Amino acid sequence: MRTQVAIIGSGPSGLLLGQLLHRAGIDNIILERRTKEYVLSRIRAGVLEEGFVEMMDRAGVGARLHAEGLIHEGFDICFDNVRHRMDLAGLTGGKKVVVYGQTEVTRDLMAAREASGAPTVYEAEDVSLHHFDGTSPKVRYRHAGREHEIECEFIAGCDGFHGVSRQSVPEGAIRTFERVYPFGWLGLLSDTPPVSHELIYVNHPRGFALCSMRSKTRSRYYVQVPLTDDVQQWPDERFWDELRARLDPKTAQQLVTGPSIEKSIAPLRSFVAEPLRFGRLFLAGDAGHIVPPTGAKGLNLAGSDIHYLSTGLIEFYRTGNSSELDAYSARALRRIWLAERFSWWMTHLLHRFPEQGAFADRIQRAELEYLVSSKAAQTSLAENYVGLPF
Ligand code: FAS
Ligand code: PHB
Repeated sequence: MRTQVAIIGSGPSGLLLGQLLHRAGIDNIILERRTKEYVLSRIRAGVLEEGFVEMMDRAGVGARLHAEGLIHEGFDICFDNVRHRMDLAGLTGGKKVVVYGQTEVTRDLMAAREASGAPTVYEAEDVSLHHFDGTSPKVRYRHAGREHEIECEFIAGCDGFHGVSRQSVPEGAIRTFERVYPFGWLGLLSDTPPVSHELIYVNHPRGFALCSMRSKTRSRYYVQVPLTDDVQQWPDERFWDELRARLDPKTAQQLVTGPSIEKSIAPLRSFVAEPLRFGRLFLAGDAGHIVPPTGAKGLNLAGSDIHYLSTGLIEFYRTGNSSELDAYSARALRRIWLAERFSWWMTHLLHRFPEQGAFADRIQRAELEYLVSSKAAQTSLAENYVGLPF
């Protein structure tokens, strides 16, 4: 089989790229290791920057997002049992974020791809990438027991942190930067009304907590847990008790609890691979970088990567000019590192680091007190949280 662009991975990055390329008349195929149902079962991000929303509109899949997404103009930071509102819209000249789950983003993109008739191969096994250092790369995979080979002109590695694409790059050609955090996030999804109409990020001596949501009737909560914890150790009641213990008393009293419909522990890491291009292979989304979810940047960074990559590929196929494509890696990495910085900063602001020591405790408190007393500090937080320009 021949195509112009082979996309590895049917997460938000791969699906968004596939949709933008298809709308520009560029042939592409998506190869996904898992089933469609499995991809949709993963509960991940919840907050979209305006830039990501514009990408969904550009891809022609923004209708449900605009109809069902919740527009948020601020969020609270709580410490010492006091909630302090960060006025995102007021501090950024009116910018906002939209609460709309990654699952729904993926569902909308999958539906559009099916309607377009562009090919996706689910349960593609043993995907391997070849000759991307030349001008005729190939991708091989097995499906339903049969071996397949795709001849293409470009490969987009959109297969996440554990994917095959980054692993296919010769060791000497890539440099990685990583920080693994000594804790994880235990997340719970429940069909209960959110405890507040906006998000609440909590710094508490017992650990970080986050009150988020997916709709006015579906809540998403997180508590920081040691990396050694297993989700089996956290029956629902223990989760609700721990969350209440970290909230201020008034909010704890307002918390509506119910049975979990999903519960999982996610590790936290900061990770960047440089560069993001290797001949005809491009890395985008989690295949190229990971941020701790504290700053709600992971999914949004995938959006800006795909903005830069799709623009470069469309320009190349329309005019033969490769300058946008040649600029992809440097342009994407600049925005990635700014988001890595913000996510690292917000993670240090809000989490309890084991053995962080008394000095670090005092610095964290000073950081919090400076933030809630300085409009300049809040403006810096706000412009990063709503998303820096593409
Ligand atoms: P994805 O990982 O979503 O998709 C990659 C796809 O490639 C997957 O479907 C995978 O099955 C497939 N794949 C992998 N290897 C393959 C192979 N060899 N062959 C074919 N296909 C292959 N971000 C936030 O902003 N907020 C959050 O709260 C948040 N929580 C998260 C929780 C978890 C547990 C994780 C892992 C991530 C979280 N993220 C969060 C980040 C997340 O939303 C990512 O940024 C987002 O999924 C990035 O999308 P993709 O780049 O498409 O990668
Ligand atoms: C979520 O709703 O899953 C969510 C929201 C904000 C974050 C991280 C996760 O910073």
